[in-house]
Amino acid sequence: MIAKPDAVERGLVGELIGRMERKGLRLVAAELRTIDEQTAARHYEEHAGKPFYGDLVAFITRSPSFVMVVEGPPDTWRIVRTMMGPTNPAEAPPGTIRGDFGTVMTENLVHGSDGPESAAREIAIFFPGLA
Ligand code: 3AN
Repeated sequence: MIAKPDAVERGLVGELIGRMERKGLRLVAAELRTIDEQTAARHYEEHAGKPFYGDLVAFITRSPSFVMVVEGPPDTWRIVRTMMGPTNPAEAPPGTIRGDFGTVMTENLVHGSDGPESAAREIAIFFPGLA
């Protein structure tokens, strides 16, 4: 999971780690880092060419993100996605991260891998030593 710049700027990192830990997931790697444009382009390659792509890269690179790898039972990526809520915070139900802390799509606080392949791909981008 990535706590995006808005979440770090708002001081929500502890809250987000706490939610993962209270759920029963384990933090196995974490780093506060400013994601550069090249890394953002790799991370968001599926969105290249979409109308919101430029804003997305500008947003994710604007200040430090807190990048995490969390572990748990099989399909932990799905548990994390459920905890995040839908992409648009305006539609995310209370109890989810986006539902509790966000209002707009462009500042939606967190990123979570959307399947086992993307989890492996994204871990390799951000934590290449963690195989
Ligand atoms: P999620 O973050 O829920 O996996 P994706 O992967 O579809 O959602 O989108 C990645 C990011 O791109 C979102 N977190 C959001 O910030 C942005 N995004 C997605 N769709 C739109 C859209 N229609 N308009 C503006 N931004 C969008």
